Amino acid sequence: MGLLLAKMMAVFGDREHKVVIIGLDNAGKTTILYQFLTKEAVHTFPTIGSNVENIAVRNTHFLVWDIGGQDSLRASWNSYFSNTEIVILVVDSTDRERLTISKEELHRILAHEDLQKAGVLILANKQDVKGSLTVSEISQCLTLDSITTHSWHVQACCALTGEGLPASLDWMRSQVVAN
Ligand code: G3D
Repeated sequence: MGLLLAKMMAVFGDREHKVVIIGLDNAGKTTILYQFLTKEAVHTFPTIGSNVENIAVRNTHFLVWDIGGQDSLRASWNSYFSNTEIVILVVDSTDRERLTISKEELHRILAHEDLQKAGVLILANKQDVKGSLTVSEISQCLTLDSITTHSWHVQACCALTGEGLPASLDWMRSQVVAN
């Protein structure tokens, strides 16, 4: 029976895994969500509240929430965290001035009790823009090496072309399959 169940899960996929995308406004969260879904860049509008989509990677299903990142909405991020398996922090690699705010938000959410077992994916977006910060500069600014409590991964990407996003989905899949 156990073997049959395992075979059925391999064919049909298992339950949905909850993913939450956070990051400051204009970082590219909504563009990434729809690039995950359609493999195309879509025209976006500021997210008031949230967008949610089901994204399948082979037979693994993610329910992905994109939450508004404006200052006034960040306090509500916490209310989305229960049962979250992966948090994606999107960083605008051209926005040097607000990187310290992203760092503070990252380390704040890492302390949240609902996220103690969550994997953390940091997407260094807008790599197509000349002069954008590199992954290594962003890693340093966010002090990623100090994170020992969570499994994390940083990935350079461009949401307009989709570059870097398949590798991100592969990492997400490996995380939930491992757990
Ligand atoms: P948000 O959901 O984090 O607020 P959006 O961000 O997805 O709405 O994107 C904000 C703006 O950044 C959009 O431009 C979008 O096209 C642009 N953008 C997103 N990702 C990239 C990227 O990788 N490279 C570049 N160059 N731009 C990107 P507009 O002009 O519509 O405001």
